[in-house]
Amino acid sequence: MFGKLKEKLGSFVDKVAQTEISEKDVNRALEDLEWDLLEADVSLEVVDELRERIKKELIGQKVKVGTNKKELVEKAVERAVLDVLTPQRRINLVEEIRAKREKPYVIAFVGFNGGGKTTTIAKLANYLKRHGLSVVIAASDTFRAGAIEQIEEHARRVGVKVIKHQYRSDPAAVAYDAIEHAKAREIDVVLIDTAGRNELNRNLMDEMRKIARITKPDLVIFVGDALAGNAIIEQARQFNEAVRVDGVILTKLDADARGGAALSISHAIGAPILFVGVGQGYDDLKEYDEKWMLEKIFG
Ligand SMILES: Nc1nc2c(ncn2[C@@H]2O[C@H](COP(=O)(O)OP(=O)(O)O)[C@@H](O)[C@H]2O)c(=O)[nH]1
Ligand SMILES: [Mg+2]
Repeated sequence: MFGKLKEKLGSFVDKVAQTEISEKDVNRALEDLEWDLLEADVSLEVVDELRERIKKELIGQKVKVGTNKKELVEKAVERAVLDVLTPQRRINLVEEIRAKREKPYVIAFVGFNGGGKTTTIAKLANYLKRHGLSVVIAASDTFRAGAIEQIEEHARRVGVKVIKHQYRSDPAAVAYDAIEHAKAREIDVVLIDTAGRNELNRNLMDEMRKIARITKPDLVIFVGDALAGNAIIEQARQFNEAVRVDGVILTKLDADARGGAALSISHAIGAPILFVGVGQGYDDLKEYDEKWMLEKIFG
């Protein structure tokens, strides 16, 4: 008898001590966080999706009286953001290159001008060399003035050979020659630098398609400037439609960028972020880590 009463009383106390999370609670807590995310350059599209996710998860949930609801929502946002930042598929580049039977492993770099393709290629060449792999670079940006000299200078500094033709020559032909060169000398990796701007009578996406058709790259990497904010999503989508982007490298995360672009890009195209650029030196290339990125976003 007494036991039953205690049980009843216990469940009564539990009920009293509980409260439901309401839409108002969530909205109030999300207001500040949404500003934080937008300020960190997360796109509106992603913020909207995060909000819906959080609402679905939390509204109606019963919590103990006295629970800090704001904190609860913040934790949920952090979990949701980390979830989006966590790649569905991870690529261990060095392992993939080593596993390929027939050399070379071909990587094409795409992205708009100034995003950091050429610099990133030099950094990656340096990284791959440090992992015991041999590298040759194709100077397939035959378009922008000074592009060939720029990549040559970087390559000289990191100790890698460049295959080049003249300016205005066919970028796909340069890449093809670099692959032939690598085959003949058993070089492990070919890194293809490409141009990044549309001009009259010249379609950048057609050019990328041709390079992809001729070289059949093992990997297409989109290089994007984290400072470009939302614009980067549209860029990545365009290249992804033209040539199927397999991986992303985000640059300039040492600068003001707070990393929101990483969140947006992970959301916009399925491809994982492989590395991030954190400076102008050859060692300023970090393997991607979602926890590091989360820190960056929430500052
Ligand atoms: N601070 C910083 N600058 C970078 C980074 N990556 C590239 N840059 C700079 O961005 C500018 C454009 O880079 P570049 O490689 O020429 O871009 P591309 O036009 O895509 O080939 C150069 O001044 C680079 O030094 C980075 O991770 N951090
Ligand atoms: Mg370039």
